[in-house]
Amino acid sequence: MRLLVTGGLGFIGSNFIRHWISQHSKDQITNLDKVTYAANPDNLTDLDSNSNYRFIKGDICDQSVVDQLMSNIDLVVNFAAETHVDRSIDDPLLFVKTNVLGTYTLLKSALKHKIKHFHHISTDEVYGTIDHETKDEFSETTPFDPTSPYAAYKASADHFALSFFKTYDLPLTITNCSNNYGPYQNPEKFIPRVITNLLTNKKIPIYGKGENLRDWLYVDDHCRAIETVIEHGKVGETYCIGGLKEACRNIDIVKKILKIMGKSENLIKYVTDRPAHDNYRVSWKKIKEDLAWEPQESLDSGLEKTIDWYQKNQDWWKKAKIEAENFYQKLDNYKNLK
Ligand code: NAD
Ligand code: TDX
Repeated sequence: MRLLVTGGLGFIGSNFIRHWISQHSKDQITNLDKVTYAANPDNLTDLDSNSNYRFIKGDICDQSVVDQLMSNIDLVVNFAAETHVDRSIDDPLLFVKTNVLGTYTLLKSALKHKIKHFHHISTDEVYGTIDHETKDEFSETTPFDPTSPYAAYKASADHFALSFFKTYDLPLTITNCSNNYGPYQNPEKFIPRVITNLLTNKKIPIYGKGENLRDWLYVDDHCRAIETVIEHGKVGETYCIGGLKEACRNIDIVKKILKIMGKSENLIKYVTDRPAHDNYRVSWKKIKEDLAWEPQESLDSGLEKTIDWYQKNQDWWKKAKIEAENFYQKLDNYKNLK
């Protein structure tokens, strides 16, 4: 099989490509990535000598590049996106282009080239926020009610994708996953930010009271879930993916990390909350019951592996860490002006 994977130099995309090649060594993968600040070209250097893997630097919004690569492809897996909620609050327009127009460009080209399967990667954030006090969960039937600009553009892309199935019969599946963590995640995101702050003797900024809920999934489990949906999912269907039986408060994640790293809770610093800060809890009953997928990694073991990886791979994150903290500094200055 010949795959076009977009955004494969980012966090989940690079883990997915490595996973897919390990399970389907004869398949050919083309990785189309624009190499934004979020990408790290070192993520897949271990595949440099693999003749079944090739990297193309390019933009999913560029119709001619996309059309050129789409010929002779069987399966498209679309990871490419602007992914950071705080950046979407700072600069929403950037997100419209990649997350909406880029997805549309891929869908249009996939249709033109009669692609056998298009798998679109999305997020549980499209569903908005659950009530903190109740036991409500997002599921495939929850109406979209996005809160941040990031989530709004992901929701828009999901609608476009489904419309291409409904209107033009493009064979398509979608997965809406909860928060991922694990190796190769940009240190702008919460868990790697906490770990790398502790490794560089900085305090841990917690938004608001640290009570917001997230459902965390180890990235390898997400990659297996995507593979399962691609291989056994029903065309036209959406599958929610999550990792925990009980959603977890941010403060509880921080305390777990502090404990594993042997650091003091005095390092916690409560900072101004994110606007429209939401809560997620996702049901992964459908993918479990219909496709027999469930997470293999526990939160404790996944966090231990992740901390170990960031401890051992400081050269990988040092540059991205400076970039991320510069962004947060700019965001703080902006907040102080308001
Ligand atoms: P990431 O930010 O680590 O990587 C995104 C990648 O996309 C980067 O390599 C970047 O260079 C590339 N990219 C951005 N714009 C592009 C463009 N116009 N053309 C080509 N490439 C472009 O993201 P991630 O965390 O790996 O997320 C991947 C996908 O999974 C996204 O669609 C995201 O919405 C979704 N998702 C992420 C999570 C999570 O917790 N990280 C959870 C659920 C869903
Ligand atoms: O410094 C921080 N302090 C803090 O308290 C940061 C960076 C985050 N937080 C909080 C905000 C969230 O409640 O931690 C939680 C997780 O934050 P992020 O890592 O920014 O992730 P989130 O906003 O939940 O979005 C993520 O999950 C869904 C990904 O970035 C999205 O791409 C994905 O779709």
